[in-house]
Amino acid sequence: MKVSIIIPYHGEEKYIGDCLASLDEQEEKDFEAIVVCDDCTEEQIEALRARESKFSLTVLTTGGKRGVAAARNVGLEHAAGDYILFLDCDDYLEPNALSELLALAEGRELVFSKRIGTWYGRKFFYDKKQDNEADDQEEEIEDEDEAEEDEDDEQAIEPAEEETWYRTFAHMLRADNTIQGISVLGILFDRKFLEKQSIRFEENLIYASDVPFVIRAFCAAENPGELKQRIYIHRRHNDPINLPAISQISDSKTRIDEILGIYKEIEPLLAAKTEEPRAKLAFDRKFIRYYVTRVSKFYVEGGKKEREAVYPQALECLRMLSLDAIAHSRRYTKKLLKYSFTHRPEEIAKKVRRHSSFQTLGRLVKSRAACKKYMYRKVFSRMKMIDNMVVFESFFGRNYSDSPKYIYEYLGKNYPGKYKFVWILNRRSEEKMPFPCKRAKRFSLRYFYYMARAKYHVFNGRQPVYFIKRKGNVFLETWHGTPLKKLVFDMDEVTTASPLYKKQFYTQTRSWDYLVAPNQFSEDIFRHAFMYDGKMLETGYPRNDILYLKDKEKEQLTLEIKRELGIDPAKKVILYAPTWRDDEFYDHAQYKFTLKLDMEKMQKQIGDEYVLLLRTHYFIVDFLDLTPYQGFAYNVSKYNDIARLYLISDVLITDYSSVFFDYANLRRPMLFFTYDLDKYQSVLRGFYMDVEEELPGPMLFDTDEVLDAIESLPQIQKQYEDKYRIFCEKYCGWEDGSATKKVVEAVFDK
Ligand code: C2G
Repeated sequence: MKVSIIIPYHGEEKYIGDCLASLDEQEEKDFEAIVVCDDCTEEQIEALRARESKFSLTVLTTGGKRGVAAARNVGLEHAAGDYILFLDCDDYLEPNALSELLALAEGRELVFSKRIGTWYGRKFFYDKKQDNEADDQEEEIEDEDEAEEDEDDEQAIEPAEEETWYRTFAHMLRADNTIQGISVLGILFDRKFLEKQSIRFEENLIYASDVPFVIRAFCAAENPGELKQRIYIHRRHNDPINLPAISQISDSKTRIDEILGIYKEIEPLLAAKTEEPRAKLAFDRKFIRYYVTRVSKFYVEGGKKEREAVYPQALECLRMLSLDAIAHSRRYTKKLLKYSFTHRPEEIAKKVRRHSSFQTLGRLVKSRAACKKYMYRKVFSRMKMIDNMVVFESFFGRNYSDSPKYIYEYLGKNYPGKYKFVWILNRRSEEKMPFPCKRAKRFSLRYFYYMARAKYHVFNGRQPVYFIKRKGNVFLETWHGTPLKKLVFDMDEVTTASPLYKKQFYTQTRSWDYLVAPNQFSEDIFRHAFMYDGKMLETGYPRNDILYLKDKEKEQLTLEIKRELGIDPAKKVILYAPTWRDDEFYDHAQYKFTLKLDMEKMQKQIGDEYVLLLRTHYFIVDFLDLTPYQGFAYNVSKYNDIARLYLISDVLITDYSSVFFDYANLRRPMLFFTYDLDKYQSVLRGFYMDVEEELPGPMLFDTDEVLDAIESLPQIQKQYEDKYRIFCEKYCGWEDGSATKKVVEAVFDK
């Protein structure tokens, strides 16, 4: 047996499938996998034993809850392979991982390879790779201070040109920014070598048992090798709230104690490596960074007792540092170290605080954004709250629309003079606001001022992560649609531009006081998808009240809106309102869109009878030029309020957008242009409903199908009559035109 792969398993069912599947696909077949269960349920253990694998799979247990170090040791005891590879159950390997590592293994005690960091599971990882977009970053820099310090490290841990012991060691140290990021993952070890050197994991270590293991192995190895290719895929968890990786748990006293203890244990090994003095220097540099970014910060943030408890050990470590390593440090680091030799933790904390105030000041001078945030936090948020001020925001300030618009108009009409209104609007909208209100651009100084001072916040999306909820604030979250696509905590993969989405979302929802639910279906989903346990307003959507106007009013308004848009009142209107695609973006909240409808063909075939309104999602930044189809196609993507477009449309074409739940209130025909259904459903999001079963209109896949459907709308309506009725009962049952009134009465002072 060439290799034993040891996989500790703590019941992370969501991930282990990918891990084992990557072993099924190894080019090298001569290996065994040993999964060591630690604190798993019987069912989880059984499920593993029952797995049909293309390799020898042994399932063991630690016999309790003993941690990852113990689990790996159990694996080591049972391993029969010539070599050992540790694999975490949330990670996976490239198919050539074992063969590439083995090709270099002869005559070496270990072969190191750098890891690939990703937020994704295998399917999405490889899909992206195919599109040349794999996020194959190395382990990420976690905070700004570390990034700055890292520049130091880069110079201090300078790997040599030729392949030497030190070069491999330096590459290993540099593979991760943090000291606790030193990892066994991605290293192939000679099993007999580990045994001879009695290298095992120290089971008393919770967070960083890899560190002494790897350093011991390196120190004992004479001829370590390095594989240039990266074959180990290290998955970061996109849900640090429910399923944090060890590296995502923030530093505590225990972790700091552990790292200090490890430094004391390891330093003598490196100091004894007199033939390679750069090794200690490099490791010391890593420790210094840990001291500056973590230990000294802990002095600031930790309690007095904890500080005092950490201090003696930290001082001992500092005394073991090489003077050369200190001399290589940046000015502030050097000063802080010097100061730490002779001062108590409170004094060190004071120095750190002073330094960070200077840094803040520096940032304020350099950046207007930082300056505004500072004013928000330190000045505006300390001013008196204005009890009758209401801030409204729709789609991140993109337009005057959606439920906030109707709540504002209702308040203005029914409580004249009682409230002061502020609208967050990025564009200088031509729209005349019906009631006096201040306007502020998102992230302008005025914005921060109003955000801090207003008592009420009415938003249909998320507020910035750094929003400060003040005592007495009322946050009304209206949200913006019945969910079809899986949301936040129900999404396995976060394929949007920001993989930190779940964590941020969690923080944001903690400040919501009220959440509007359009129907029971949404209410149930919001509870788990947002992890929201605040007050739910079971009212329907204020934005849909307009769809319940009396027929006469509707007719009048329709004529008015058509006139506003320059649409021939005799023409029937098709509204095409697709959603966005998570994986097609330029940057954060800057998405692309490709029009798949053949406009020319459509214009030729139905242009006499219809006009088509193209309405892209508010995330889409591509503005599609429809001038060649003048008189037939109109780009209404910048139009403020889609509800007004629903009103004038005779038929809706959409895809996976929640617009159809709203449009259904009009009981008019709907077509679903789902040209990328498979990808959207299975790779990008997944749906909450069985679309084949429930959609109240046909799914269509090309322009011809869409045109055929438009030409046979009466038949389609007949065909979908029952489905449409059932659909409306389920999703539109709470709507009757009075949602705004109900919401306002529940939230605002009478
Ligand atoms: N919208 C629009 N034009 C489009 C698509 C959407 O004006 N072409 C508006 C509609 O008001 C719609 C809302 O944006 O209800 C949300 O759009 P979705 O396409 O459903 O996508 P998303 O913003 O991801 O929201 O629970 C709902 C989900 O969060 C979906």
